[in-house]
Amino acid sequence: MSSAFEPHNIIVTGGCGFIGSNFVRWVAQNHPEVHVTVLDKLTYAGNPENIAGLPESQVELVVGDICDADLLDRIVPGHDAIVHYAAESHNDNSIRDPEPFVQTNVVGTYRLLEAVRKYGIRYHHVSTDEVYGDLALDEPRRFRPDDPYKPSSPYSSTKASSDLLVRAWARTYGIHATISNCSNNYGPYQHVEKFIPRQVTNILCGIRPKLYGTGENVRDWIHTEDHSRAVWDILTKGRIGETYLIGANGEKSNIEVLREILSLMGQPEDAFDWVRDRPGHDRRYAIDPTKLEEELGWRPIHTDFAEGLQQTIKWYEDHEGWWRPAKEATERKYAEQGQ
Ligand code: NAD
Ligand code: TDX
Repeated sequence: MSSAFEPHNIIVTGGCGFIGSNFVRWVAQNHPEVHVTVLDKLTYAGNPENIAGLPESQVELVVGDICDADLLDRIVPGHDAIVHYAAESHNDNSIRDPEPFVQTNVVGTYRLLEAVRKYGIRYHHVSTDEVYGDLALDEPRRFRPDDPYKPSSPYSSTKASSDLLVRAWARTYGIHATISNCSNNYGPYQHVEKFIPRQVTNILCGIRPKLYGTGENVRDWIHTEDHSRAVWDILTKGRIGETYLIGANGEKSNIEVLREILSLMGQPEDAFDWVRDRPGHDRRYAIDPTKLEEELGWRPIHTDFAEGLQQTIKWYEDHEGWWRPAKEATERKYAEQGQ
């Protein structure tokens, strides 16, 4: 079934986090006719500053938990879609303490699906390529939408669980849902616990960057703005019940990315520390975005990784007041686990 959907009043869960806030700012700029209600619990990863300055008539923040069914009953009616970004999102945290991952990623998604079923609105589910497990470094294959699910970490297994709930609710109850699985995002407003912001802010603080294991693990990088454009295309033009993979042909090993950061920031290429590997560390992710490109005509705009990285570094240089409050506690946690 094909849908040409024109949203007017959407809920964006997790809209104060990294990718959610980039999406909210993108919608505010490109679709001023659409009202956005951000539903965010403001965990350690959520920051209202990420959506500060947007017109109050267009973007409203409701602070609350997606697991709260009563709250959903109060705010969902009157909206025509939910775009679901809220999650516990960091693999290393999930290894230390999986419980909030099960609660937010699995139970939270279940609550949203029940609200969608009750109020009959459109639902888009934002997920990750990590649900497909990992690939060998030398394998020509890339992930495709119908690949089997093989998640490795507590984080990715809770995301996989949430995707399966969406598929079941679409098939059994006929909710109008789509799913997207995206590769690793980079860009402004990403928490300093994640790879690129951690290394950039380490260098800005005079701390040596930290590389896990052998540094050979490959991630498929996409600029967060390209992710936002893809989610909008799927929400408005995607086929109901379908899964779309979002990726920008951005495969790079971690050591390559780190050397690029060191070089752009004027550091010697060996000015980093090797640290303990992540348990269960996925070797390689790689997305085949053909379905998204051929069906919906989406193409990435940020195709020059070095340029995107340079702009991201500049953003962290210019926004020390944004990241500084989280830096010390984040590094303390990493130090405790030898990373
Ligand atoms: P993030 O950790 O930066 O932000 C998560 C946001 O969700 C925060 O604002 C947090 O306060 C909010 N939140 C957490 N629990 C909540 C709850 N119970 N109720 C309401 N709000 C809650 O995450 P991110 O990196 O922006 O990721 C956003 C989404 O995109 C996630 O679903 C993630 O799985 C997915 N994703 C991320 C990447 C990536 O590279 N970061 C790639 C693919 C998919
Ligand atoms: O200090 C570090 N050193 C290091 O070598 C950190 C923080 C990470 N790494 C490695 C681990 C990964 O191979 O860098 C790679 C990227 O790490 P993360 O930024 O933690 O991302 P990843 O685990 O790949 O997951 C990300 O992409 C998929 C997001 O955090 C997820 O939310 C998303 O689903």
